[in-house]
Amino acid sequence: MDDLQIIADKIRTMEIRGAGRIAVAASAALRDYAKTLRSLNIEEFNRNIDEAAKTLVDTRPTAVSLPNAVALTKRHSSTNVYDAIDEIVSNSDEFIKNAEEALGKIGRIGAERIHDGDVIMTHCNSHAAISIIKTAFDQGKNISVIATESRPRRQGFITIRELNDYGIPTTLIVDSAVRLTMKEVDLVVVGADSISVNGALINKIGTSQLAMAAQEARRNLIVAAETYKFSPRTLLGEMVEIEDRGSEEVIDPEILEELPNVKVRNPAFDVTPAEYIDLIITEVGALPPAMAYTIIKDHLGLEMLP
Ligand code: RUB
Repeated sequence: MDDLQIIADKIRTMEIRGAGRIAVAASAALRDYAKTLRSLNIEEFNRNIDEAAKTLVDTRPTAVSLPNAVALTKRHSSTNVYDAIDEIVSNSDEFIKNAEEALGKIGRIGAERIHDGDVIMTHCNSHAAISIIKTAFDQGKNISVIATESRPRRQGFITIRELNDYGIPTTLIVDSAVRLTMKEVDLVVVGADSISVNGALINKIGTSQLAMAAQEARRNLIVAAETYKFSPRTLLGEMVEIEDRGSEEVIDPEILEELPNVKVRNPAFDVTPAEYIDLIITEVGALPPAMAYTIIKDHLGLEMLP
C-alpha cells in the first residue's frame, strides 16, 4: 500500500493535478497495487482493493474522473486472485490508453471550432483544452491565447509555460481582468472536472465568471472533456461536491493570525450552468450539454451507479 499511498498523497497535495492526470495516476496506482496481492484469497483481495480504491477516491472530492477511473479499473468478475489481477491490469491499461487517445481526438474535433486569427481565452490548466489549442496551431492557424492566472494555485503559470514552449503567442491576465479582456476574445476554451447529467460544468473556481462574461459579450464557450469526466451519480440527484481547500493557499498564515475577525474561504471549483455552454468536445464528438445523459448511459454505463 506504500506506493499507492504516495500517489494518493501526491493527488491530495496537487503534485499530481488536473482531472485527467489524476484519473490516469489513480488507475495505474490501483493496478500496481493489485499486482502485490497475489498471496491473498479472493475475499481478502477484494477487501484490500476496496480499501485502496477508497484511499484514492478520498483524496479530492470534485473531479469525477477519479472515482470513474477507480471504478472502471477495479471491476472484475473473477473468483480467483490471479484472474482478478489480470482483469484489473487489463482494465487499467485500457483506461490509460483510451485516456491518452481521447486527448488527441478532442484536440482534432475541438480544433474545427477555431479559425485563423482567433484569440482564445482559457482558464487554469487543462490538458484537454490545451490539446485543442495546440492542434489548431499545428494546423497552421494563426492563433493567440489569453490565459488567466487562476488564483490561488496559479495553474495559469503552467499553461503559459506550456504554450510559450510550443511557440503560441500568449497573454497572461489576472482573474479579475476576464470581463474587461473578453471583448478581444473570439472563443473561450476550458476543461472539466465534472459534468453533471443536466449538462452543468464543474471546473476551476472562476470558470463560471468566464462563462458569464463570454455570454454577455456574445462569445462562445466550449468545454473540452473526456467522457469519463461525466458524473453518473448526478443521475441519482446527487450534487457534485465542491472542494474547499486550506486558507494557507490564499493568505500567509502569519498574517491571518493577526486578523482574528477574518476568515478565509477557498473553494477550488465552481459550477457553470448548461445554458452558458455552447458545446462539449468529447472524444466521441462535439455535443450540446443536453446530451450529458446519453454520454453517461452509453459511455460509462448505468452499472457505475452504486
Ligand atoms: C484543474 C482544473 C482543470 C480540469 C481539467 O484543477 O480545473 O480545468 O481538471 O483538466 P486542479 P484536464 O488544478 O485543482 O486539479 O483537462 O487536464 O483533465
